[in-house]
Amino acid sequence: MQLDASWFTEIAPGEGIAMSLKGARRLHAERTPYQQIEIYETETFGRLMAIDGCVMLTDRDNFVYHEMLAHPALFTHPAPRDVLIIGGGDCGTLREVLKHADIGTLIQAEIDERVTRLAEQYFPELCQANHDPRARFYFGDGIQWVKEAATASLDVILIDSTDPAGPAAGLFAAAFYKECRRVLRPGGLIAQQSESPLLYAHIIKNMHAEFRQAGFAEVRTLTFPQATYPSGWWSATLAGEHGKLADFRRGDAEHKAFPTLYYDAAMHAAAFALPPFLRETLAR
Ligand code: AG3
Repeated sequence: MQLDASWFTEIAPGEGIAMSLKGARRLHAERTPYQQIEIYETETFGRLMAIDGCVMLTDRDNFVYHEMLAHPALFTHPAPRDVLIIGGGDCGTLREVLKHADIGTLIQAEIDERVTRLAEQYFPELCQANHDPRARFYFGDGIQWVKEAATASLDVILIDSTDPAGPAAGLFAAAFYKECRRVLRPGGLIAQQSESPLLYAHIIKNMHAEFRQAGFAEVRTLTFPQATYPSGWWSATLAGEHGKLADFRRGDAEHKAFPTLYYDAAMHAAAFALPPFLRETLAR
């Protein structure tokens, strides 16, 4: 079968693999000072947001990514109150965080306000929680925000960024992680989207090294399927104090008072099981 011009395709040129969605009708395109944002309607995956040609999310499968970035970290921290999201402009992660009743404040530092404005327009269900009084929006550089933040003022930092190139590159480096460690309270932790374990294990390995260099004693990666990202398999990496990441509030996760579609206590535990090739890559 040949793909005609109506398919949206994200190509990973170096890796020689592409992912396509059928019947993509472009609803919007704009170039912001930071990037090219496009919105499509697709035939079988609902709406699609792409940035610089890369899939950010679709209606149909974004729940996996957003739940697995937010809930493992929040059910690992013993009592998360104050949370920072860096990136996350589509507000899908923010919505998951605010499902936790004990969250006191959630600040989202997104560099490109247009991502959020377009999400409000084209992905209203992801933006349902944007008017929650606990949520604050800062549109600007997340790295700078962290530099200026008070020491020991946050419990959890979630990094929901684009790939480690362009504006996101600095979010994968020890210098930034050091600042994150400073603003975290004792027992605080980070969860960061960490790319495809199949295609980009070297990026994950490098993140582990950078986190350790920044003084995080424990770094653990979890994986999950993501149909519309390159290779269909994705990961998040957590960094924290030693002995704090192997366990989580299993009882609270089992009895959580809100619905999820992918995350639950069993998926939490299972997601940290790594295949030998990845374990070995990360151990080397
Ligand atoms: N997260 C985007 C993850 C990177 C996707 N990479 C790619 N398609 N090449 C931001 C959007 C989800 N909130």
